Amino acid sequence: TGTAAANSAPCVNQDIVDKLSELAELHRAKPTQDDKWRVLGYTKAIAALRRCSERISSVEQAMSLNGVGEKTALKIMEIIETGALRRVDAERTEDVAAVQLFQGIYGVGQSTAYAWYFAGCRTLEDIKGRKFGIELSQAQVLGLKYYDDINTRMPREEATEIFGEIKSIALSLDPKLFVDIMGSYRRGKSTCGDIDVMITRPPDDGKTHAGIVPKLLSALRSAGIVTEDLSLSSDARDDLECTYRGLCVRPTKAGQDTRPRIQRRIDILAIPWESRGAALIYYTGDDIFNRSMRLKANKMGYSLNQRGLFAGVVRSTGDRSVKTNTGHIIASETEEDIFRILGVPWVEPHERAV
Ligand code: DCP
Ligand code: MG
Ligand code: MN
Repeated sequence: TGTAAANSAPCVNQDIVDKLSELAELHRAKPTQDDKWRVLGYTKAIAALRRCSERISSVEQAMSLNGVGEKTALKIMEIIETGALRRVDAERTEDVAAVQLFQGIYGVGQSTAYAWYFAGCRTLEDIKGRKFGIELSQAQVLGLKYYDDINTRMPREEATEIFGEIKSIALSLDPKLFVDIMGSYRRGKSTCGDIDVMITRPPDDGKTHAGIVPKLLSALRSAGIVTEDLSLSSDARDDLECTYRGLCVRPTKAGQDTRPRIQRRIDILAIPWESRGAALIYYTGDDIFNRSMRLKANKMGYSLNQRGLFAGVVRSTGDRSVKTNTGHIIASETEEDIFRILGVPWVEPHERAV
């Protein structure tokens, strides 16, 4: 979802915001915990600079901002006085470009990207040629094949068109399905990195949507919309909950449609009916908004995920991701319930981005 600075209006300290964002991006590409802390620190400073309506002109003034310590304040002064930041050049080490390039391959995270870099790879040709003994998963092979397509955002209109087709095919399989488009689209963005589809169904007639995703996928392949599969959770055939990732294209229209057909990423999430509120929040995002909601929940002794808001969750003191007690559910059916319990005033989807 990019940097804090990526898509808002310019401010009086825009030059500072831009340089610090550049530095944050370089640290983001690097592997150490130290780099991660720096990203967090600069992100905080950038947010404060954006909120600040006065032009910064002194170290003291800079340090009065939330998240700006002396070191960052000195960097801010350097930007003001010289228009540049030496630290940016110092951090632009050889690994960064290669690792960022490799992470553009679907299915490649930071650790794989670094492993390939340390093995000796520098270019996509190295990866394609399986140089230095590296191996690729099936998903990574597709990520490489459609590298440019996958890394191009689609106009909102294209997402509307593809989703419209998916929704009508889904409803033709079961008219009682709830099918909606989430992610950046629901937040009203003018471009989308992928199409995020959420599926559920009220079980009030004794039937459920279990197994619908594999059926929907066959129908979408037949319609020429879904083109490649990246992953499908293994329990998709009988579970109410499942996750699919793949590629799709705009349906071909009869007559002349000469627009290029770019392969687009598609994610499908099926969830039980009673989780829909929590899933709507999770899947609408953005990820930073979600993090702040989870933090809020944790401060109140709760735990929030895409299934619901839980109380009494006990985590292992060793590995915090391991739950020794899954707790009991407090709310999950509507977004409003969860906002209310967390004491967060209602935020419209298009405002859910920092
Ligand atoms: N999400 C999250 N944490 C993640 C990944 C996703 O909270 N690590 C949630 C928030 C996202 C939503 O899922 O908004 C959809 O994920 P996407 O990666 O599709 O992101 P967006 O749709 O927000 O942006 P894009 O337009 O780049 O797809
Ligand atoms: Mg998305
Ligand atoms: Mn997605």
